Amino acid sequence: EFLRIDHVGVAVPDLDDALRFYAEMFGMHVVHEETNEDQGVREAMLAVGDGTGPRLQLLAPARPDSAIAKFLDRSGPGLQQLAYTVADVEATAAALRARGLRLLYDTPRRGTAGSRINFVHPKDAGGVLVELVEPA
Ligand code: CMX
Repeated sequence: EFLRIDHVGVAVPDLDDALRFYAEMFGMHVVHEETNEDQGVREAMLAVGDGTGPRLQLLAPARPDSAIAKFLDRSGPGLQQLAYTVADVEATAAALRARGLRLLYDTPRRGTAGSRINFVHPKDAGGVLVELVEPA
């Protein structure tokens, strides 16, 4: 059901500082930027190399009560999530629930660029917050 790695998400305290760092140090550039009010994040997708592979997602808090703000408070900046592209987020979530994993949402929510998303709780996935992404 997992088609490919969609992106790897890194929590950062300040999006503009992080974008400057990734451009100057790694030559990586933004292909998409938005504020997702539902998730309380300011986020950017960066292409790697020729841009055909998985992306790097930078996630900064847009609100102090957001998941990213809480993550930064507890763990500091760093890897926050691993996201897989799926064809059907509801079907994949149902299959994973049937295997005993906890999904964070009963129904998919809005992710980057109008995608539909859900997450496997990190405690049920070996300490990794796994995101399921059905692209728009
Ligand atoms: N990766 C790995 N472990 C994590 C984690 C993460 N990102 N976030 C929390 N944890 C761990 C904590 O360290 C803690 O472990 P201990 O109990 O051993 O200390 C445990 O999970 C806490 O679990 P919890 O109390 O159930 O949950 P939290 O309040 O810490 O929230 C989570 C964690 C995953 C439920 C919350 O971050 C969430 O809802 N995430 C989904 C939404 C999200 O991440 N949005 C931002 C990205 C938006 C996007 O991708 O578009």
